[in-house]
Parts: sequence; structure tokens; C-alpha cells
Amino acid sequence: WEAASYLPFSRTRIGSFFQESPTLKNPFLEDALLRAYLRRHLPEEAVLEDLCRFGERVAKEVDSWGRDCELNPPRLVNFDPWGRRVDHIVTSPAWKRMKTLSAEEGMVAIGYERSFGEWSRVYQMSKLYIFSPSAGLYTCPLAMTDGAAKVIQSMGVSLPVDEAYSRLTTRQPERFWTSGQWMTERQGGSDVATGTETVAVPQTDGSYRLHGFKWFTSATDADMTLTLARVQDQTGATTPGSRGLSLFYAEVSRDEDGRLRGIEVQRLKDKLGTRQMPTAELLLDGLPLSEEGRGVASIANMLTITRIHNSVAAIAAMRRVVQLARDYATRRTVFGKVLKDHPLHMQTLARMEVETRGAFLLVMDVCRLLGREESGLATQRDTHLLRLLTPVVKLYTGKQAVAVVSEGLESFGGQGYIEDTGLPALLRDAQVLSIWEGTTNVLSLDVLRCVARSSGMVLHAYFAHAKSLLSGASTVPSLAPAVKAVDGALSELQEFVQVAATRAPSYLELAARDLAYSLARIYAGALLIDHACWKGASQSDIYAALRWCEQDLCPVVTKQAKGCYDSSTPPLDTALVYD
Ligand code: UCC
Ligand code: FAD
Repeated sequence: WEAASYLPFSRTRIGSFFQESPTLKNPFLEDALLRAYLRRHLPEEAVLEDLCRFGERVAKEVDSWGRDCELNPPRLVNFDPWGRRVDHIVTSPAWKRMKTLSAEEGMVAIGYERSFGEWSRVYQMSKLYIFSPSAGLYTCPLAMTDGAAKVIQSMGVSLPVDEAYSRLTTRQPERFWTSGQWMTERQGGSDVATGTETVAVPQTDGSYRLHGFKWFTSATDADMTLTLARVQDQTGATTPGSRGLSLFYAEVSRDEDGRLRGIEVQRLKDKLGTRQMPTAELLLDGLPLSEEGRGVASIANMLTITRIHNSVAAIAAMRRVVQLARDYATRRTVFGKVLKDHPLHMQTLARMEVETRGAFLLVMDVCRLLGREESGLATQRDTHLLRLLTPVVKLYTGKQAVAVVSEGLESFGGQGYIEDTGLPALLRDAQVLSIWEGTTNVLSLDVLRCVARSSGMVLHAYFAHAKSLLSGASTVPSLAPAVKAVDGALSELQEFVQVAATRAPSYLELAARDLAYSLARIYAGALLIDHACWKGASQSDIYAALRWCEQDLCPVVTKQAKGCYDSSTPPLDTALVYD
């Protein structure tokens, strides 16, 4: 026994070595690029102080609520004990606290108060970026709430939606409302025009009642929603396609018996991630409606806002995993030294950092453009850029988030795969970012749509602005290889656009995804260069720009050279897939 007590496993049975966990520190203070970006563009003491204070709150308090949301997912109670239909979506106390916090912290309100003029959206999105990975997915209802406020504002804030607008944008927790966005039906979430079966039946008093089935409705505990339906004429007929769609505003309310008015919650979805949040299937059976607008075109404003929120969530997930991974690298010892001292491990983290930086600047630039448009300062070039870059940035950062977070999990070794570390949830939640709010392909086609509808004007704006971002680079000679790469890629892309314009539409359709990737990579390269030329930039900013620009910035040209978009390709692709 004496001798055994000196053996490491003799008493404790689990040995004496325990791994230290990575620690979440103030995400604002930990983010050199965010702080530099704000110092450059929005050096307002009030903003920096608020974000620093909020960052502390996120690390010390909010992050554990987010974890609670994951551990206590919502559940659906269809019936009360006596058999009455109640359709209660029971959410956790932590989820409810997120709603209060969101109002208090002005998560939506900041965008509408516009206290910082054209930079108000950058401020709002910076705050959401700090919040997002700790928010237990509450950023999803906030995205839709922001989108709904934007739609109501752009269509005119009149009765009865003025009350809704003021509730969506308030800082008072007891008045604050969230909104849903019910677009997807069983026949199609991308192809909304064909997929929408829901009908709006006119009533004798001039109002409508809605009958249909919504296949995916997230954050279904919302107070109101915007939704699409086809208006029936007196004969019961509807107009097919996009033209027949109208946008409706509806409040989610209960009758005296506690039953939802005109809605049955069929079931909650059993999801890979986003489990903190309810996503339901809804049978709409006589949901009363109050406002009607012009379908897809009206909801496009909502899509712009929610797609920007999606992109913010994507950069936030990347940033969070990098922050945790670099902290862990100072704690974990392998082969005789901490991970931080293994150059290959540092190279891995540095590559994640480069991806995160490029993505961050892309997203913030879109937020900047949105802010300019909303404050009436947007030039035509800004408006074109906002339209083009919104789908580009959403689709590109959605994919990057999955790749970077996946790499990030690996940097924790086996612990990255263990559920109660909280790390796997980051990956599960990232996976949805490329699916909802328009999949990668659907958004790539949206890029083609906006190029075609603007007769190429959006591309002119893109080329002009990307070139202007390179103009300060002569002052930093070490950036020359990056500038050369971006400049060259821009010329190649311009040539591609000219050639593609002479081909059949099917050529561009096949090139759509690679085109969107090229637009994203080149633009991010230009933004990284522009940032690295700023007088407050660091050596790391220069290094990040150089590293980013070493990749294939223009895959659409590389693939074109290989004949990837020729008419011979689709049958070969199909044959290969079904071989
Ligand atoms: O997925 C959802 C998730 C909710 C949770 C939100 C979380 C957000 C972040 C959280 C972070 C944690 S809600 C459902 C999202 N669903 C989609 O995104 C639908 C995907 N499908 C598309 O995007 C399609 O392209 C459609 C449905 C928008 C359009 O399809 P069509 O039928 O081909 O439409 P058309 O005929 O081409 O366009 C109809 C009109 C046109 O205008 P007009 O009539 O004036 O010619 C288009 O120019 O709509 C206009 N339009 C747009 N305008 C279409 N898309 C846009 C756009 N993006 N911007 C401006
Ligand atoms: P499909 O359109 O059937 O797409 C299948 C595949 O086909 C995709 O890979 C797509 O890229 C590809 N594809 C489609 N069209 C084309 C094309 N023309 N060319 C090439 N490829 C194409 N919706 C709401 O309205 N409200 C919500 O709150 C909501 N919440 C959601 C929550 C979660 C967790 C998820 C997963 C989804 C949610 N959705 C919501 C639905 C979501 O928006 C749709 O699932 C999404 O838009 C894709 O539509 P779909 O499922 O019909 O896929």
C-alpha cells in the first residue's frame, strides 16, 4: 500500500493531470481588427465604451445563458392536461433573458435610432458580432425583427403597423416584439414563387384570412410575422408564380381560451444545430391579416437585412473559434512544448485568422453601405455595390464559417469533438448559415439576376470601387505582391465578363458560383490592402493582406480556361454523379 500511494493513479483513479479549458475573454478587447476598424471609421468614445462594456458582459454573464439555451432547448406542448389544444412552445428562462437583454442593449434599436449617422449600422452589427456566438441563437429572431422593421419602414409606417414598428425598434423590454419571417413551404424554400400554396381569403370587412402550411418557421415564439400568400379572387382563383404573391403582416395572438388564433403548431423540427431556438411547422387555418404588400419585391428588403445578419453571425463564429483556439494554444502542452510553440500549429491558426479578417472586412463594408443608404448618403455606386455584395458576402462567409469553425474544432484535438465543451455546437450552428436565407447556388443566381437587371451597372460599380481601394497602396511597398494579384485578378475578371456576355445564359449559370467566389475574394483582397495602408495599420495587417492574396483570387477564370462552363459539361457532370 505504501508504495502504491506514490503511483499516479493509485488513489484518485483518474490521475493528476487535468487539461485547462480555453477561456473566453472580453471579445471586444480580444479583437485587434474590430478595434482598429472602429478607430479608423467610428472613433466615438461612446461606441467604444459601450462595446467594451458589453464585451465584458458577454464574457462574464451572457455566454453562460447561451449555453443554457443549448442545454434547455424549446419543446412543444400541443395539448393541456384536459385535452384542449394549446400549442405552447416552452422556451428556457435563458432564452427569455436574451429577449430582455436584446431590448436593453438596443440590438435592433441602434440601427433605427441612427445616433451615429451613416455608421449606425456598423455600430449595431459590431455589437451583434460580439454577442452572436454567446447569444444562444437569439440573433436569429433579432435578424428577422430587424428585417421586419426595415420592410415596414420602407413600405411606410402607417396604421396598424406603426405600433408594430415601434415595438420592434424599442429599447423597453416590456414593449419589445420579435418578428418571424414565414416564406418557406413544402414545395420550395428557394423557389418561393412556385412553392407558395398558402392563400389569403378576402373577408367581407376588407381584411383577409390565411390558409396554408409553413414548413420552416424559426423563432416561432415571435409576436408577429411577415409572410407570403396568394390572394384569392371571388371565384377562389389565384395568380401563379411570383406575380401572384403578396406580403402580409400578422400578429400572433391567443383567444380567451389560450388558443393560438388561426395557427396550429404541427411540430418542432429536430435539427442538426440551432437547437436553442424553436423552428416549427405551422398550419395556418384562418390566421387574420391586416396589411398587404407586393410579394417578393416587398420582402426583398427583409432578405437584405437578414442576409447581412447571417454574414455577421458567420464572421462572429470564425472570430470566436480563433479566440478560443489561440487561448488553448497557450495552455495545451504536446511533444514537450505548448501548442503555441509549434510552428505548424501556428500556421494553421494564422490561416484561420486570415480567413476571418478577409470575411470581417467584407461584412463590415456591406454594413457601411447599408448605413450610407439609410442615411440618404449613398451614391449610385454605393447602391449598386450594396445590391451586388449582399448575396456575395452572405454566400461566401456562410461557407467560410463552416470551414474555419471545422478547422478550429480540430485545433482542440479530441476535446473539439466533445459535446459538453460547447465547441461542437459552434460547428452545428455554422452549418445552417449556408442553407437558410438562400443557399449558395440560389444566391449565386441572385448575383446574376442583379447583374442582368442593372444591365451590368452593378459590375461597373464593383470594378471602379475595388480599383479605388488599391489607390493608397503605393505608400506601402511591401504590399506590392498583393496589389499585383488583385489588380491582375480584376483585369481577368473584366475579360471574363465580356466573354461571358457573348455566350448563352447557360454558360453564366454554370459559372455563377465561381463568379460569386471571385467577386468575394478579389473584393476582400482589396479591402485588406486598403486597411493595411491606413496609418494606424500594423505589420500583421500587411501580412494578412499578402497571405489572402496568395490564393486563387479569380476561380471563375481558372475554371473557364479548363472549359468547365462549356455546353459539353452538364451531361458529363450528370453522368459522373449517376455513374
Ligand atoms: O431561411 C430563412 C431563415 C430565417 C432565419 C433568419 C436568420 C438570419 C441570420 C441569423 C443569424 C444567426 S427565411 C427564408 C429565406 N428564404 C430565402 O432566402 C428565399 C431564397 N430564394 C430566393 O432568394 C429567390 O431568389 C427569390 C424567392 C427571392 C426570388 O425568386 P423568383 O421567383 O425567381 O423571383 P423574381 O421573379 O426573379 O423576383 C421577383 C422580384 C423582382 O422584382 P420586380 O418584380 O420589380 O422585377 C426581383 O428583382 O423580386 C426582386 N428581387 C430582389 N430585389 C428578388 N430578389 C431580390 C433581392 N435579393 N433584392 C432585391
Ligand atoms: P431547395 O430549394 O429544395 O434546395 C435544394 C438544393 O437545390 C440546394 O442545395 C439548393 O442550393 C439547390 N438549388 C435550388 N435551386 C437551384 C437552382 N436554380 N440552381 C441550382 N441549384 C439549386 N424559412 C422561412 O421561411 N422561415 C424561417 O424561419 C426558416 N427557418 C429555417 C430554419 C432552419 C434551421 C432551416 C434549415 C431552414 C429554415 N427555413 C426557413 C427554410 C430555408 O430558408 C430553406 O430551407 C432554404 O431557403 C432552402 O430551401 P429548400 O429547403 O426548399 O431547398
